[in-house]
Amino acid sequence: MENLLFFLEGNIGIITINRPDKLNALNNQTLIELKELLDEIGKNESVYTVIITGSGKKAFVAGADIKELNKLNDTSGSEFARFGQSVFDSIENLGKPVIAAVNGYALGGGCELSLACHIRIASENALFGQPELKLGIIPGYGGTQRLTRLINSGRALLMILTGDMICAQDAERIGLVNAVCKPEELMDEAKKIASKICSMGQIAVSKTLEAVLAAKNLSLSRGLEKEAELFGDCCGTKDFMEGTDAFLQKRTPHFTNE
Ligand code: CO8
Repeated sequence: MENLLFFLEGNIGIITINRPDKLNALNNQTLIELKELLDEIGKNESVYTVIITGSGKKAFVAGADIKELNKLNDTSGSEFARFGQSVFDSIENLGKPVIAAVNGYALGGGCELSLACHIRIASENALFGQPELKLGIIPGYGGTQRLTRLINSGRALLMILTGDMICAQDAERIGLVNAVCKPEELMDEAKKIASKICSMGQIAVSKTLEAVLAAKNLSLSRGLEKEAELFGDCCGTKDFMEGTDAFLQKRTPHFTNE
């Protein structure tokens, strides 16, 4: 891969967007590579949880590549937006938790990349923003939809309509990120969360993601129906027997993901 790094640490897959001289801006090549890598990760049974971060100390991702955006017209603009959205959808629908470790600028498509992840941890120097209007466009990689659902429409509109950046602490205050830590502790913090998730039965982990995703797309009654169905699926697993037996026998469970 030209613009991505991938390492497997135990069961944690670590993806690094690697264009530091361009503040990790997402050009088309990077999105194509990300799509292919996610497809592989989805099929790889040894990857339980994924962390996405940016190369260098300055940026997570400073947005879509403006040099490429500059060449778009109304038709190709929609096509580009749809392709980027499909890549980000495959993060949200990976079936494995994805944690964004945001280590600097998360602007435009970079903020949207973090929004497609299930959990966001930010370093103290992270800055979030949707500056697209300053370029005469609107967010096109899911920002108008995911940001609105995450932090409410008033807050999302304030960010999008002013293009102002917000610091990590403010992002945490409004629920845009889950936690803030020192830059040098960011990856350890993300790995700590990933390790805890890896210690669970992975069937229950993926059923949790499915149930919580349903909350975004279904009415409450249909969502509850979905939850009951997925709960039942878990009760048919060996992990369920192991988890409940281990509790009753006062020992640590050893899940086999069956
Ligand atoms: N695209 C391309 N190159 C970039 C980008 C970017 N988004 N951001 C930074 N770079 C490049 C710079 O051009 C520069 O390259 P070079 O050294 O060759 O001139 C290098 O990275 C370093 O950047 P700066 O010198 O500008 O660094 P500063 O520390 O001075 O500034 C900033 C850092 C404030 C982050 C500044 O770089 C900046 O404002 N970047 C652009 C941020 C932005 O507007 N992002 C949103 C882009 S639009 C978007 O994401 C839309 C997504 C949806 C698209 C859907 C349809 C395709």
